[in-house]
Amino acid sequence: TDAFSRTVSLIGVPTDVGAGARGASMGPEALRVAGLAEVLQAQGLRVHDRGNLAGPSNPWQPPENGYRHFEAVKAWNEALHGAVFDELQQARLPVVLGGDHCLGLGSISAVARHCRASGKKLRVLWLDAHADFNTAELTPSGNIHGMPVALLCGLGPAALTGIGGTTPAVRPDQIRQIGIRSVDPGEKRLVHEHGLEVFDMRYIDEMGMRHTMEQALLGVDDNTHLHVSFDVDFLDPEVAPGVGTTVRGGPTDREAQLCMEMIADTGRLASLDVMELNPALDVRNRTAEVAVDLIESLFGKSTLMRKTAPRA
Ligand code: B3U
Ligand code: MN
Ligand code: MN
Repeated sequence: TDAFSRTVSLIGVPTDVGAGARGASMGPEALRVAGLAEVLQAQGLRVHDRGNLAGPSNPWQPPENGYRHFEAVKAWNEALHGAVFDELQQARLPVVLGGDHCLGLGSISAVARHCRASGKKLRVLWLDAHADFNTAELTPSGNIHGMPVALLCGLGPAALTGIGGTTPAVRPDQIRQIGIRSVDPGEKRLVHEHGLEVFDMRYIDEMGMRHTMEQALLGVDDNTHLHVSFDVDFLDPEVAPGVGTTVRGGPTDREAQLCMEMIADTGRLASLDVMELNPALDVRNRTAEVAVDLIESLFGKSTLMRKTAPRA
């Protein structure tokens, strides 16, 4: 039951309650319009589009006690947790169509719970310009899309950190962050304190994407559940303008393609988030199309037939 003989379930989560800009709520439809289901089918996968989850509308209020839209974020993540856990229990591969990245909490807490129940080893690849490791005390914005990794690691109130039933949902050593180039001062300290393994843009510039991915995938084996949390702002804004918080100096299209191909080569991809796509800021759905191209590579598209990678 590797990724390529399984059914993929698309789960749309049309909300931007965790973000500082409106529009990520339109992400799921933009990905569908860009042909996501068709591209996965072309890779030989069976695709079930589960439609969109429902939840509270965006109250568009200022932060309270360091969190913006706490209750709405909680409601969406609880709904997503349930949906992702269900799909995993049925041996399907959930693809979460965000939505802003606060949804990483509901998605990955479900993946972690599934791994505990099935005795799988969890590896999370967090592809992002940001570390998303803020807390209510440290956040410059109150936007919860800047906090999901910290919440998953147990930093925050039980109402959010306990969504999967176990706190913390994940340990820092199960996470690898790639593409990071914007971390707030207090957040930086916390990342070091908790020993997160971060392959930032300097690392990628110096060592190259191939070496970076070899390191990030080290230790992934037959018993590993590989989860990819793909924040589209991982990509350079020249490639992917349709996101709320662009940060220049990100991976090029070629680097991102190689990143996805090397993940595909492991054959262990078992769940995916596609987050922060903001069609209101996009140019003729270009960013959605770029994301779909990358997902095609992530699910094994290669120019020529190859059974094994040309790596050792
Ligand atoms: N670190 C900043 C900005 C940010 C984090 N994630 C996104 N933006 N998408 C914050 O507000 O926490
Ligand atoms: Mn993010
Ligand atoms: Mn980001």
